Amino acid sequence: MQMQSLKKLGLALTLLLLLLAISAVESKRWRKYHKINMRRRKGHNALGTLKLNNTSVQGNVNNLMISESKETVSAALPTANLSNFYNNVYTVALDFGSNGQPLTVLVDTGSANLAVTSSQCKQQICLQRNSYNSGKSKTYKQNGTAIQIDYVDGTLKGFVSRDTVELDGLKVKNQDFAEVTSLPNAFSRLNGIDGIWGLGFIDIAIDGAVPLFYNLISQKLIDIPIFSVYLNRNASDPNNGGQLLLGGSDPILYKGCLTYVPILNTGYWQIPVARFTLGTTILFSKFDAIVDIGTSLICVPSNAIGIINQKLQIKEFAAKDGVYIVPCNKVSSLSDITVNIGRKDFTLKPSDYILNYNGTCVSAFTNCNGLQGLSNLWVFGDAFIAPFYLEFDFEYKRIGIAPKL
Ligand SMILES: *[C@@H]1O[C@H](CO)[C@@H](O)[C@H](O)[C@H]1NC(C)=O
Ligand SMILES: *[C@@H]1O[C@H](CO)[C@@H](O)[C@H](O)[C@H]1NC(C)=O
Ligand SMILES: *[C@@H]1O[C@H](CO)[C@@H](O)[C@H](O)[C@H]1NC(C)=O
Ligand SMILES: *[C@@H]1O[C@H](CO)[C@@H](O)[C@H](O)[C@H]1NC(C)=O
Ligand SMILES: *[C@@H]1O[C@H](CO)[C@@H](O)[C@H](O)[C@H]1NC(C)=O
Ligand SMILES: CC(=O)N[C@H]1CO[C@H](CO)[C@@H](O)[C@@H]1O
Repeated sequence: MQMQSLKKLGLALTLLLLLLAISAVESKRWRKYHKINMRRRKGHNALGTLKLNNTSVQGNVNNLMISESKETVSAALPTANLSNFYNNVYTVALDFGSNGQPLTVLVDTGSANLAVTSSQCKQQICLQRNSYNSGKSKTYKQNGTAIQIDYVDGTLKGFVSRDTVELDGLKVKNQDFAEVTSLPNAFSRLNGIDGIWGLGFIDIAIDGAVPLFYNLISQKLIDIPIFSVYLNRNASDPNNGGQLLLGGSDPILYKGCLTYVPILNTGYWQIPVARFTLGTTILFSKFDAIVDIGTSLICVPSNAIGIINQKLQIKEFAAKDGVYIVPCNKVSSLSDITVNIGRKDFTLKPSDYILNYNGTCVSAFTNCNGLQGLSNLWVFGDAFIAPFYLEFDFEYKRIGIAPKL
């Protein structure tokens, strides 16, 4: 019995991912200046105030608001449906080249490069997934510069290529991306994932490659430099992983208003957190956190993990593969966690911060040892993000956050 549960756990835990470009500081030093005009469309305010009054429909304002936003937001803005791999990895489908080669990329806000497996990669790990073949595309342009992207989980190597990349009908021309000829081992457990789409700031883009999202803006395929994310947490429904909305946010998907918090410095989506409270006890105050969809769990500094575990009554020996196991029958007796961001409290319920991997319960809080140079930072991965709707705003350099509806 013991063996069986450990085996199950092993399967689940190998899927944990921490995709965070680790050479951010270094690359910043060498970054090339790149100016992109990111302007809001004329006469266009925040999406929440879209022409609410301009309708002949009679009825109460709330209903109006909902039908308006459904129509104007969901229908008008490009959306990518996310797929969900065991609540650990969220992906979208992109088409590469003139012949639309479909590739599934992992959505990662902790890095800023687009990278896909190359058909020139002969490693077994590459052959077992789809890859980009420049020879089959009429819009391919050679570049060939060697590129190496270091993530906490491993290093990816290849060379730069340029081609058309299409997302939900939006065709980005001349997109530079890494054609990967050597994949990190972390990918061996990610069958069906062909690459990574980094949605961080250009400051952390390796080789200064202009990120896909920046080209969506500069090629006027999206008006407003904002994307928003809604993550679904139903692991048995992998095709319904949530939504990535480009060019705005969708008020129908969150409660109340978004609370905005400024990005501390462009690179990662890094925000200040005022307080972290378990039940009524303030455990930590004033720390910085990177919001990273490419990370599965919540990384906390080494001094914090002991405190959290003690409060959650998790014993040291409950550690397995760097995560902590909690008896599932104790989960309902745990307290809510409240995180104060932008002067507002956001609540994580025990069912949010304790993950159930097919019958094994695991705390979302872990110490991610690989964060060289970032050891005081927290990383808010999917386990943190999932209860909320998040808007990532490049123009005003801020994140908007609200509870999901
Ligand atoms: C709608 O119009 C009324 C009357 O002109 C105004 O008082 C109200 O603030 C408007 N509401 C919005 C959301 O613009
Ligand atoms: C995304 O999902 C919605 C609802 O299931 C569907 O109507 C739409 O066609 C999907 N979009 C794409 C690009 O697959
Ligand atoms: C190759 O790609 C890199 C990254 O986008 C770019 O900085 C460089 O100018 C390109 N070189 C050529 C020769 O196109
Ligand atoms: C999760 O997805 C499965 C498969 O689509 C569905 O049967 C189930 O009702 C979903 N669970 C919840 C809580 O939505
Ligand atoms: C989950 O557990 C069930 C029953 O023990 C097993 O049949 C199934 O393969 C497991 N799934 C995963 C993804 O581990
Ligand atoms: C309140 C408001 O925005 N009203 C506008 C609705 O649209 C008409 C034209 O369709 C404008 O004239 C109104 O000013």
